Amino acid sequence: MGLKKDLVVYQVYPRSFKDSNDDGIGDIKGITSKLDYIKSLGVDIIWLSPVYCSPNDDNGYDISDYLNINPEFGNMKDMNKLILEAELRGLKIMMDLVINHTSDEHEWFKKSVANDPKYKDYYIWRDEPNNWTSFFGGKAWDKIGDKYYLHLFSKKQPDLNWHNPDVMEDIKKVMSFWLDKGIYGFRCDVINIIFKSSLENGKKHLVLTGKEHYHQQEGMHKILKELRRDVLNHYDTFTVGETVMVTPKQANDLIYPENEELDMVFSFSHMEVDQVSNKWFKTKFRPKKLMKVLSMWQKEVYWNANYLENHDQPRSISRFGDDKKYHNQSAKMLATLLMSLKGTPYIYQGQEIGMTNGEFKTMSEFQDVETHTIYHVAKKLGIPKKIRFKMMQKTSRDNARTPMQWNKEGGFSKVTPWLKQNPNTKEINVLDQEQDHDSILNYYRKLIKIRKNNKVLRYGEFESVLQTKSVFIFRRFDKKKEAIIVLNMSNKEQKIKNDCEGKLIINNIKKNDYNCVLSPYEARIYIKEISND
Ligand code: TEU
Ligand code: CA
Repeated sequence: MGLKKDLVVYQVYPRSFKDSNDDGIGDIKGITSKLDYIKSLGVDIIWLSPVYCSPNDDNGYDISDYLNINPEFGNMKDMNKLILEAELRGLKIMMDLVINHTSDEHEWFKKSVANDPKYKDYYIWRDEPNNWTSFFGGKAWDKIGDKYYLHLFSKKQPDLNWHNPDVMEDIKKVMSFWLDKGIYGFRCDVINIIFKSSLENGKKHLVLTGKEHYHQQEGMHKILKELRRDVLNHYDTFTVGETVMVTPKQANDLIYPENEELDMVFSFSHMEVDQVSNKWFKTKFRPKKLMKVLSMWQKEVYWNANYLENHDQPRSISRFGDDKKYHNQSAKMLATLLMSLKGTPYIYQGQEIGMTNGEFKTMSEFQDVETHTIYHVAKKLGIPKKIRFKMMQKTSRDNARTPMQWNKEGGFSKVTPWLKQNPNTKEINVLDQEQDHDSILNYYRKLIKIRKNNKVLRYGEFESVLQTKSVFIFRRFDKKKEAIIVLNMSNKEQKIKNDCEGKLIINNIKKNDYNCVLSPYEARIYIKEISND
């Protein structure tokens, strides 16, 4: 991967980033207008969540035309301009590649429904459904006419049939189309479930009955190798797979360079540390669990794609930090963690200013299809209304999708946005943080710079030094240097043995004496030369 290991990625969720024409929906011109801001963070790549044509059942993850831009977001001219303007600033654009399913409004699906000879097998049709259940809850099959089609997500997201070589050829064309335009790689949506080995009934699970028939199948490896060989290898590009339920071993199978499949993958183990059985049942967050899981992935996986947030997850500060009393400190502590792990860091829009979970007071304020579907399933299970609503407040994906907080008034749009703005934009916003030396925003900038200037933080080996209930110390090292990262992940003062010599290069709390007492959510990075005698 060479230089690609040096990259820092910034994820933009176009619908919520910046609205340029005041219709309440973020758009491509809005993103272009903020390129200087993105550049100022020090990042290298922008990962754009889908901007393709879509009826927006799942906000663009239901694509109705891969080769055109959603009119709500602009047009192809706007997109070309974005790619060019980014290029001029030394930024690259990476796109979301959603190829497990399309929208039911895609031409391919319409023709498939009409039994068109070329398209009838583009999707997965059966006379009788099996017992599989969908990621969004409920049955994974719906009926059109007298036939059922498979959809592992919403019923408006029919799964493509990857046994059909024509599907493969069409997707290759889509990929080349965008790579020819100069985009730099893809984030491959739920890539490790695209190949269905059989359509037998699955073992019964609370969620995802049927998964053993499509999760991480041999056929998926074959597809990835072919896409790499026939398309990706002909460009300067890179890929990150979104791989659900993946183990370290399975991750390595996908990313070892000699396998020629993907460059890195997003895993989910660390997103599961505050849940029981599935993401809708949250339990108290215990930092030690997070330390343990992260250390394991650091040790076992060849190269990680590190993230604490994205458009599917509640805000990290509301989960793993303290979004009220220690807002500033805990946001910076989490930033220190993310930026000093071994792997490629991904920052999600708003994370750099410590945006928190949204403030949703009724079900109608939620827009996300998953949130509403699951709420409905929970009702059927007999979970009382109050509890169901609380579950959604904590876990809804809309927590991450509230409009970007540019200034005290919001600054996202002049009209009411498509999803409720968090009222705490009065206190948490880009403009205020630009003007404050000690802001979370400026801390991110500093951290990114430090990472760029210290090879050991990019390439050094990882070793866990200490994991207590609240304190995480780890080191990164190469032959010449050693970085020691000290994190207090709790809201209480913690004592440590004073074994962190070296030069203190960044810390999130100003004090006179950096001794062995850590303030709540304190974070420090020390660097020292390793003597060779
Ligand atoms: O997400 C896949 C996924 O498994 C989850 O993160 C999902 O969002 C859900 O929370 C599972 O409970 C990807 C996209 O990131 C997501 O936005 C899409 O909705 C989904 O695929 C379908 O394309
Ligand atoms: Ca708009």
